[in-house]
Amino acid sequence: MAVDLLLGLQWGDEGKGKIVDVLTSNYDIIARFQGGPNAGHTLEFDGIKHVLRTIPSGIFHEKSTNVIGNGVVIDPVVFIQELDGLKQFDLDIKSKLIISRKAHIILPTHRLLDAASEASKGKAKIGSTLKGIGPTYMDKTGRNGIRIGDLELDSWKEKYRALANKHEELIAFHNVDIQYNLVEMEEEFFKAVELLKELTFIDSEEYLQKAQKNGKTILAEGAQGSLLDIDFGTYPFVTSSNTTAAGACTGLGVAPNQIGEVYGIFKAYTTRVGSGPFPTELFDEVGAEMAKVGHEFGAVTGRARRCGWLDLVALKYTCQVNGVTQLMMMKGDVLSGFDKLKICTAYEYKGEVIDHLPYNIEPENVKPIYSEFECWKEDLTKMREPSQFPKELNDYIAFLEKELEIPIKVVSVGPDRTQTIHR
Ligand code: 2SA
Ligand code: MG
Repeated sequence: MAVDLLLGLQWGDEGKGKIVDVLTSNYDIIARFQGGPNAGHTLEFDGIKHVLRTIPSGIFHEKSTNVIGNGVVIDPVVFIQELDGLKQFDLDIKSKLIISRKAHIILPTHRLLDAASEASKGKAKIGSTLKGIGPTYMDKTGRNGIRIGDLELDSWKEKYRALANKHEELIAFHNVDIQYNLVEMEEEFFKAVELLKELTFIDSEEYLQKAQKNGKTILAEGAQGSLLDIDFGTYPFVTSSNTTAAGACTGLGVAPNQIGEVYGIFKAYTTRVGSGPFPTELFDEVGAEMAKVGHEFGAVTGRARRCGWLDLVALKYTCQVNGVTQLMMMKGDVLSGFDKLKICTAYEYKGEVIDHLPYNIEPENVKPIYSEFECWKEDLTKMREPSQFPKELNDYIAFLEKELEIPIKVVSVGPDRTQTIHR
């Protein structure tokens, strides 16, 4: 059986948590392949709203096994808090959740380093979630990291001490005012590690290969968005992992020819949290309306998200990089009743009109060129069938399908599982 992928095509917060939750009933295994607690996947069902951070969104489905792959970075402290939050649901976590021995661990000093690095950048800061993601991946590629499998060895604490000492020197080197009590942080960390060790650690690549051979269906769940990819995103304002399709291969040990469907999720408009260029950003009351109606605040940090029109140039790019086979459009309901809608179909770049994403999309280089559309007036949130869609929504969808040459198979009209319309 092939491994299907579910990826965000913009700057994150496209609604992956919701869709993966809708799709999970079709899959035996849900696997996370990159990122860490910088993700916040919001699920809503039966009047309950729950945010997941590192744990895959299949955790609420009865039959699915949830895998945290080697490409993920895990903060034991956040992870245990996340498990505590799940206690109310009475899930059999031990049998439903398994963790790759090759996944790297976020140390307390990684979090501190993240803060020190951001503080030292001043205005040029990335707008990191400060969860220690960047420094942990730096230690991974620098070949200094501590992995989940190391926790099974007695010697890991020595390795920990050496690395934490080095981090403290680096924090001092940044020469910024960061207050911390490492003794307290470590106490919390070591306690969390002991609890984490009660869970099941495996060689997840082998597990997934066997599962595939045995006909199990697997869905790989991406976090963040393609425009935050370390290679293909708006560098340096990106996260530190490959959020695109290739990241699922390296983050799970799945071969490229084993990838099946690639589900690409996008919002009917665009949002971004943190710093970095955003060509279609709106600074007027239209943008403010999107933020208000769409409740555009980060699930992890609570930060207000920047809002703007749909950027088709960027969306085409991420569809190509990911090899998207099916699209899912989220939050069309938010736009109901807007005066007019706009889609950016090209950029004016150095005096020329271009329809691809250039190396540099800083506002001084790129001016969006828009096509205008009539907006639907109806409340979409009560709709359950495509036959109920207003003409203007159908026109918007048809335009995107024609431009992207990929079918939009799902239209979401609200946060609940039931507000998911298949076309
Ligand atoms: P980091 O924390 O060092 O990886 O941050 C680097 C940049 O990446 C942005 N970033 C995100 N932007 C949107 N959503 C993110 N995560 C959640 C998701 C969303 C949430 O998966 O949907 O919880 O609201 C996410 N994670 C990182 C960040 O803003 C920096 O610009
Ligand atoms: Mg989110």
